Amino acid sequence: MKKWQDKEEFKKLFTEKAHILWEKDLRDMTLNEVYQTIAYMIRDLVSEDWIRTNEIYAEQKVKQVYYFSIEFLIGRLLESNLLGIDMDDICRQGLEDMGWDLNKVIPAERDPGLGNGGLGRLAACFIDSLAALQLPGHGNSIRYQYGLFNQRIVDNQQVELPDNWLVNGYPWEVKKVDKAVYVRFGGNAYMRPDEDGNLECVHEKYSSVRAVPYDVPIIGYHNNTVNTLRLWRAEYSREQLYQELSIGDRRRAFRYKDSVQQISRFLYPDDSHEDGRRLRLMQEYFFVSAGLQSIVRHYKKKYHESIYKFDRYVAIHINDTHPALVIPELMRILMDEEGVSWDAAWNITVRTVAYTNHTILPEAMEKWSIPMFKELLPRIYLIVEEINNRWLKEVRSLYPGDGSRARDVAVLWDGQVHMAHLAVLGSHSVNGVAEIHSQILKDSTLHQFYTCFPHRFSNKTNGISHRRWLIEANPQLASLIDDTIGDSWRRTPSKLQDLMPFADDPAFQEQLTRVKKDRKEILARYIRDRYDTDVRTDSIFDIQIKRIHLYKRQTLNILHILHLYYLLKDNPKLKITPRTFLFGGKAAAGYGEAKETIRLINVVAHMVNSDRKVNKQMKVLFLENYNVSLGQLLFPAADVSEQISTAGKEASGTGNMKFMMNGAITLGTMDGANVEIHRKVGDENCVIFGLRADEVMNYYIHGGYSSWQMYSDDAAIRRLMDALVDGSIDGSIGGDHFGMLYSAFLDRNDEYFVLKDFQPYCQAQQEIAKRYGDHTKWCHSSVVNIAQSGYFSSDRTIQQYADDIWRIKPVKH
Ligand code: Z57
Repeated sequence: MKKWQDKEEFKKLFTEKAHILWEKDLRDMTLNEVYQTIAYMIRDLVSEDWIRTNEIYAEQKVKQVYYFSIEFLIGRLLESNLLGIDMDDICRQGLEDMGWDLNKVIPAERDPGLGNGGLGRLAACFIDSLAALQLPGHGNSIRYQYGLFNQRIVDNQQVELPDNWLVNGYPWEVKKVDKAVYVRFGGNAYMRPDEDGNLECVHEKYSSVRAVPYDVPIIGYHNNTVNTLRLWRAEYSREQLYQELSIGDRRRAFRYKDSVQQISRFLYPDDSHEDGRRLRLMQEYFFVSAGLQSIVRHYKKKYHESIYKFDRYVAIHINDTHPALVIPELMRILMDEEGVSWDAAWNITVRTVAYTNHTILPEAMEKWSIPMFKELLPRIYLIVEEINNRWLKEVRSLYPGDGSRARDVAVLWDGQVHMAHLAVLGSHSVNGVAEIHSQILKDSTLHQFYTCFPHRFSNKTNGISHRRWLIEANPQLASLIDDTIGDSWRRTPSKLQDLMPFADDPAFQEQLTRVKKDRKEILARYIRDRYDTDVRTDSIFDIQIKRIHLYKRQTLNILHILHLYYLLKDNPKLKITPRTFLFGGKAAAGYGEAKETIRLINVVAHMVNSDRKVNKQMKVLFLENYNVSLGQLLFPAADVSEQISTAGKEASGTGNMKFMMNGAITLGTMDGANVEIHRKVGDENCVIFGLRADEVMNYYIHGGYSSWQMYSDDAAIRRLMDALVDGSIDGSIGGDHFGMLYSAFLDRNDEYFVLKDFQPYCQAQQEIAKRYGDHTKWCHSSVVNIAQSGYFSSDRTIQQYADDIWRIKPVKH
C-alpha cells in the first residue's frame, strides 16, 4: 500500500491534486472541494491494490462470494477509508497546517442513502467485514440517482424531500463503460424444437436496457485488500432507440427512453413492507441480471474452467428475496446461453445460491402478480413455472393425499409468484438473522420447507462493523479502550472481553463516565445548534432510533412519556431522575400510522418542552432525518437503548448492538438479538420486560386479549387513550386528532400489544431510573455491555457465513 510519508507529503500532493481538479487557489476551495480532493488522493493510494486484489483472486482462482442486495447503506466513506489505510492522523495534521479542520471536512460528504434501514446497513457492515478479513467478496446493487428521501418536520409532520446525492459528483465511484451488459424486458418467450429435436427457447420482441457498472472500492482495515461494490445504472440502448425511431414511432421511442431511465432513478422508501409495484420488479431483475452476466463473463474469461464447475468458484448470496430472481436468471444463462441441461443447471444453481430471510411479517413477504410477472419477464416466468411444476410433482409424491402441503410450499399460488418459496427452493442454505428468528422460521413461517430440507436451515446472528460503530463513531471510547487493554480488539473484537476485569475499577469507571459525558455534550451541542433547545447532560439519554413502524412500538415509548408528564403534573412536588427522550426515524411515505406516530411524538414533545413545570426534569425531541451519519452521533451519547418491539416481530435488530458497543443499557423485549444480548450480559446489566414471543403467539391463536378490556380496567391507559382523541394534547378543537392510532389500539384490538405491555414497560422504566441512581452499578453495567459486545461484530458473523455457507478463505497479500 502506498502511503503519505508525513504531513508535508500530504500537503504537497493535496495542493497538486486540488489545482488539477478545481483550477483555483487553495484559499477559495469549499469544504466539499477539500473533501473531494482527499477522496481522489485516497483513490490514488489504493488504486494499485484494487487492481492487484482482483488479479490475485483470479491468479489463485479462489472462490469468491457476491452479495446481492437491493440496498447498501454505506454511509460516508472519507473517514472510514482514512482509518482503513491508517492515514487519518497525517491527513488531519496536513489539513490543520493548511487551515482546515478534518472534523468540518467530513460532513461535507453527502451520506449516500442507498437503503432504508437495517437490511441495507447490514449489507454495508458485511462488505466492510469481508474486506477487513481479506475475504474475496463483493457487493452487487443499484446506483439509485435519488437515495432515501430527506426528512423534514414541518408543523410536527414528516415532509419528504428528494435526496439528489449525486449533484456534486461522487468521487469514490468509477464508471466501467467497457463492462456494460444488456438486460431484456418484455416480448414473447416460447419453447420450440431445434434442428436436433431438442427444445430451445425463443425470446423475441423484447426491449433491451443497457446496464453500466459504477464500482466503489471497499477498503480493508490495515491490510492491502480492496474489494468492490458494483452499482448498476440503467441507460437506454442507443441501438434500440434508433431502431424505434427508424420505425417512425417517435412516441414509442421516447416512452422507451423514459421508462429505462426510471429503473435506477429512485430507491423504494418502504422498509419491511412490499407493495408489488412493476417498477420495483424491473429494478430487481435489472441488477440481478446485470450482476450475474458480469460474474459469468468474468468466470469464463479469467478462470478457464468448465461451466459445470461454476459453484466451486462462485457463491451468490441473496439478501432477502429482492434478488431471488438470481435463481431463474442463473438457470436461464446456464441453459439458454451455455447449453446446460435442466437438471445440471438446477444442481449448479442450488449449489451456488444461499438465502437470508430478514422478516416473518406477512406484509413484508414479496409476492408478484403472475400476469405482471409474465408480461415483464416472459422467459424467466417459463423457468419459474417449470421450477414450480417439478417441485409440486415431487411434493405430491412425497405426501400423497395431502392437498394443503402445496399451498404452504408452492412458488406459484393464488395468481402470485411467492418469492420466499422460490428462494428456499433454489438455495442450498437458508438462514435467519438471530436465534429466535431462525427458530420461528423452522417452527412456523417455513415449517414445511424445514421438514423437506432440514439441513438447509441455520442461524447467523447479525453483527455490526465495530470499525464504523466504535472506532469511527466513538474515537474517545476507542482510545480509552486502547489505553486500558491495548489495541488488539481492533483486529479481534472478541478481545473486548478483556475489559471485564475493569468493570468495577474506579479509575476506569471515572474515565468511562468522562467519555460518555463528552459524547453527550457533543450531541447536546448539535441539538442546541439545530433545534435551539438545551438538554441536560446529567439526565438519562434515552434513545429510540430506527424506522417508524407499529411493530417497533415507538407508540409505547411516547405513551409512557405522556404518562410520566401526567405524573409530574399531578404531583408538582415529585422529583424524578431527569430524562432526555430522543427519537429518530423515517416513516414510509404511504404508511399513515407511522406518520401519525411521528406527529404524536412531536406534539407531545412540544407540550412537555414548553411546560416550565416539568421541562427541568424531562425533555423530548424528535431529531430530523435519522441516517447513518446521525447514528454515528447518537449511539455514543446514549445511556438507554430502546429495543421494545412486540416479541417475535423484530427479526434481529442491529441498532441494539450499536448501543451496546457504546456502553448503553438495553431496555427491551425478548425479541430478535435482544435475547442474545441479554444472555451475554445477564439480568443485572439490561432491563427486559413484556410478553414473550410464545405468549404473543398464543394470544393470536387462541384469542383472550382485549384492548378494550385493558382500557376499562386501567385508569392510566384510559386517560392516555382519551388524550389521543379529545384534543387535550394537540390543542385544536374538532377533528379526530390521533384517531388513526386510537383505532389501531382499540377498534383494531391493538395488534402489537402496546397496551398489554404498557404497565410492564412503566415498571422497566422505573427500574432504569433506580439503576441510574447508583452510578457505580450503572458504570459496571456499561462496561459489561462494551466488554460483551465483541460477539456482535459483523466480523464474527461474516466468519460464520464464510465457513458454513460460502466456503471461502482469506487471501493474504
Ligand atoms: C429490513 O430492514 C429488515 C427486514 C426486512 O424484511 C426488510 Br424488507 C427490511 C430488517 C429487520 O427488520 C431487522 O430486524 C434486521 O435486523 C435487519 O433487517 C437486518 O437483518
